[in-house]
Amino acid sequence: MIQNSGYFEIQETDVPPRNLLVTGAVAVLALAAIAGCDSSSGSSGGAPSIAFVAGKTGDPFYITMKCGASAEAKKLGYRFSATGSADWSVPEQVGVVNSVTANRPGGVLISPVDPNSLAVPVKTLQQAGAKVAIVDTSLTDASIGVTHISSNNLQGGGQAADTMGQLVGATGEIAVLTPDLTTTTTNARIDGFKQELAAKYPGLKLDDVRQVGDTAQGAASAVGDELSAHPALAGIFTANSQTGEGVGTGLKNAGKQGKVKVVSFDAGPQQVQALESGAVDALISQDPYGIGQQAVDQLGNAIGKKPVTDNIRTNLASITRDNLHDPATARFLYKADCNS
Ligand code: T6T
Repeated sequence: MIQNSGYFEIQETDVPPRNLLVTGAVAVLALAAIAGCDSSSGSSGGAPSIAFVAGKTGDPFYITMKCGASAEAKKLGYRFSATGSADWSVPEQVGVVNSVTANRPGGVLISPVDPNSLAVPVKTLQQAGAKVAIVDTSLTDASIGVTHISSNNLQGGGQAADTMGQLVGATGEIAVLTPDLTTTTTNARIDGFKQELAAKYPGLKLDDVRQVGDTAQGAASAVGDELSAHPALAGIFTANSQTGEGVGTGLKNAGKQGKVKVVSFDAGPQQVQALESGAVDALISQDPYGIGQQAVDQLGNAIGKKPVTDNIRTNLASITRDNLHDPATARFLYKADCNS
């Protein structure tokens, strides 16, 4: 089922929302019907349209990316719509992509939730005439998409390991919590984390990489399991927002808050609160607003037949309680909505 959280979906566009709810089968029929049409202007003519397909609608990372994309689309004169599924789910995202395809947008920025299963729907979207920006996560087939924009997640994982080294010291047991082992971004962070530990911190021993699901609850209970298996645990690296939101609760329940050091990827509002309260010690944050802006810029170039940059890596920031309130940090704190 396609779920568009009202919280997330924005209708700055004049594309009727019911068009977003057509089934995959209807999408295929619609594709056949539009063969030969100029899709750069979107189904209802007028200003070209750009659509955003998030990995997960309620996630502050994607909300912030939507805000950047929306602001840039407005600046450049594109109609804009944002959609996605409430869960990180292949079948739900495939349905969403098929629906977007039926709307014939001029450009689409999408974070594929799986590197392989989304290849066919996204190719179909391209064949329907849309220019596609692959943002954040990636597809195995890098020929799909006119531009690919993300953080350098491998490097970010290395930054997390360096921060962990500073917090824990030369020796100690470490665990990683990750939503799954199929998401390209979190996998790259874990690879970067492991590589940096191996290269620079021989005394930090990685006990486990636990798949905990993309929820705070999953992360909180995994912390308990990890501490039962490894009572001497000194540090935890959480690979994304949701895992970072749950880790503090898990440590509190085990009476270990403040004793086990925590480095979390991302900087959603709840993670920032956790940093402020001491439940988490450092955040490695991305620039989702900038990813959204740059993706719309590149899509605009592609639609306007101007040169497009194939690969763009956006900045990361290491945030601690010391620099949390620095003006330079503000750009790296994620939003709960576009007005905050
Ligand atoms: O870390 C981000 C994103 O980069 C990743 O691909 C999935 O999780 C987040 O959305 C945060 O929850």
